[in-house]
Amino acid sequence: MRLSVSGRSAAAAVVAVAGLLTTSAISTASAGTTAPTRAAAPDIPVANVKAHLSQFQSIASANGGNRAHGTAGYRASLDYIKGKLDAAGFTTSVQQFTSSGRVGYNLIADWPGGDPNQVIMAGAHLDSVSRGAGINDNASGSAAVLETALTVSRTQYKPTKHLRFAWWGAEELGLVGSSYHVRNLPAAERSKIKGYLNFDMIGSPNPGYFVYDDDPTIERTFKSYYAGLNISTEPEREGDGRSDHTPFKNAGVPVGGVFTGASSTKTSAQAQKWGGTAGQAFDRCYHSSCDTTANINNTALDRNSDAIAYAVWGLSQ
Ligand code: DTR
Ligand code: CA
Ligand code: ZN
Ligand code: ZN
Repeated sequence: MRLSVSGRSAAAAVVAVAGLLTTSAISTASAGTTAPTRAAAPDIPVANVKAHLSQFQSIASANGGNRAHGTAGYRASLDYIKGKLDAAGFTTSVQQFTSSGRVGYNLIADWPGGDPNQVIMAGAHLDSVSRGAGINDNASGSAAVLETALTVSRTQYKPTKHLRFAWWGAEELGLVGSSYHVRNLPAAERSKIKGYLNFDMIGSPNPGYFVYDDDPTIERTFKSYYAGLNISTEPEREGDGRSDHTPFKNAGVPVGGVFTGASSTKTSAQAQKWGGTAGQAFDRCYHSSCDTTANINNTALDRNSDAIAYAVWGLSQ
């Protein structure tokens, strides 16, 4: 869903005020100072995100039906993203690691410019389970992060902070790629990361709207975005320790993100406020072969793609 112009600028104003009032490591404006006018986040075209999902579906179909760690489908997924980002002016690097006897890869993409001592990262795991294409889990997060990065390039966004985007390998084997990345970051580099935003399952077919409750400033940013849409959210707790924000959090990096639900069942109270079907899983194709492009709620994907842009713009100025 697009924010109406007034909704989006009102939401941007909320972020500006939040930026003034918060005193966390992320915010540079101190109370009482006049923060410069912040650029409002652009709308992320959900049609573009869906086009990336179709590509990932085609890749899985052409490679044995999945995009799992160590397979041609995974490497083709990474090459697809890397090609788009190289063409868009990002500085990309492929980080190789081995897990369960197979070679895995992380893709890191830096947007040139910004303060190198203040890095805002957004990431998603790119691998699927071997049982299926992994479109909601987690081509949804991968595609939305990709389209946000491409929008940074398309708009030639020049943030104060440095932007870095990441797609992780072997998350399904136990957060292997993201853990390898954090473990191999020198402490000085790790301390430059002022926020890591994680997006893992953001288009569930029977969606809920959950916000990670780890770092208060990042949590407040996502909640103000949803407040602008008049959508109430719930804290995301079920995923604690279960996705790629965990190695960053354990290393002391402020983390956050949004999530639309996995195999848990939507309650009637949740269906009342969010719509959808009570008594049914948020994603009944979780880790199943039916996790295809048909397993996506477009409204949730659109809202959360725009939430990513809202947070990236809001936290990087
Ligand atoms: N997407 C899941 C990991 C995950 C993230 N949040 C939750 C909440 C409940 C269950 C699982 C998860 C995966 O990659 O398997
Ligand atoms: Ca949108
Ligand atoms: Zn999974
Ligand atoms: Zn996942």
